[in-house]
Amino acid sequence: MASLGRHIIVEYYDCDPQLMNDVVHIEESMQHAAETAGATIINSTFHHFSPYGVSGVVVIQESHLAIHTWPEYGYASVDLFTCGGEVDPWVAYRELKSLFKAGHGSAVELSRGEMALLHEKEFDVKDLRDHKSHKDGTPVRTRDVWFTERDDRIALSLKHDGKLFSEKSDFQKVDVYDTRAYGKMLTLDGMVMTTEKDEYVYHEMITHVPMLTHPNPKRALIIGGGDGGTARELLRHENLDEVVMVEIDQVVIDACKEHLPEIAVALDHERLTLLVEDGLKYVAEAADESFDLVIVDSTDPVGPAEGLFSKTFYEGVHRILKKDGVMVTQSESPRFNQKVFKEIYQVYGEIFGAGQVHCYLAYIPTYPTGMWSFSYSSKGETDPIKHFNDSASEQFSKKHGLKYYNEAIHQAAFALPGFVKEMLNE
Ligand code: SPD
Repeated sequence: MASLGRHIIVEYYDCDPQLMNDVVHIEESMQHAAETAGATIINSTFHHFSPYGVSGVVVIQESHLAIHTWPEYGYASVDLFTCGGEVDPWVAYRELKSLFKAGHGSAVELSRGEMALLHEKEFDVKDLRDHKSHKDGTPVRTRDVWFTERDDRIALSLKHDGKLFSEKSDFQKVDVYDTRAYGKMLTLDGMVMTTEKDEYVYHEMITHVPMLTHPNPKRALIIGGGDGGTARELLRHENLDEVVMVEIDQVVIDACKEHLPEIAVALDHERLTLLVEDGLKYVAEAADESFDLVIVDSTDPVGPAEGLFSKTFYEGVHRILKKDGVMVTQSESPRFNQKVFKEIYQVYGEIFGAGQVHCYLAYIPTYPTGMWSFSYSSKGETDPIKHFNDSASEQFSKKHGLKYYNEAIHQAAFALPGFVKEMLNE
């Protein structure tokens, strides 16, 4: 060993300017580069400057990786410092070059701490070590940055203490974060799907509204819903003989069973038939008039869920519903996803008939804008207000100690603000 450490001073030019301003992408890239190079991450902290630019550092057991970006020049200045010989900083250099889509990069390597110039000193190790970290052993990986779900218009940030799970499945990036305000949180491709502290709003509203309206539901189908919250709520209804759930991604199921067990609690229930396959294909092949209720508990209309927002898919759902069957879908935020919102209600109207489709709302703080919508479409006569069983609803919500849904919310949820009505009537 000729020196203590290797320090590569890096310049990346002609990088993608958007990426150079994306603090989440930059942090994840730096962490990925560190891990790929064989380093052990201790901690990382990143800052997004106003109006633009990112600085951050990943502290690794073998030294650090640091970055400063100038998005307006598509430029990043990076330090890759490793010691110990096991970690190759050039691996990190190549990874980052590709992740930042850099046109070109240059780097110089310096040897840090030339052995020829170093002389060991006498000192008492015990006196210099912090007592607590010594006792605790391996350092815990903590992060003090924010998870941010963003598009080019708005962003929601949640502070977290690190990722408990992170895997790229065949379909999407599956992460579980330990957030400070909302407990454990599942994200798919960087979008919040569910959190321990507000999941009940979504899951109670997507299930109990149709279940306490339909006169006699026996067989229900969930498309998606891999976290298990929708299945858990449906299975509270003892009159349901069978719930079939079709989730495309086994990784989501496994991650939720391990890290979100209170949401995934019913995934092994005896009345649940859980199929890991493509919901589009399942609906296309299912028998006519075979379900009383179909719930589409999808992600947003990007990635693997895109097909679940297509007319062909909804026509299939209509076909497999019994004569008085009901379809309920999560229908995005009328405030945030206006285009998709209008389009899907247009399509539901064409398939089920305009008077058969109803929109209802719920307050979900961790989804973009907090205002979220659900659609209720009836193949037959069951109207969610006229045929809603007030006293059954009251009894049910009390018996199960529901935290959001109750008989008053059931009715109030269908009262729409003017701007939402306008969008639906356009
Ligand atoms: N933007 C978030 C939309 C998420 C809808 N699905 C959530 C799955 C919860 N079971």
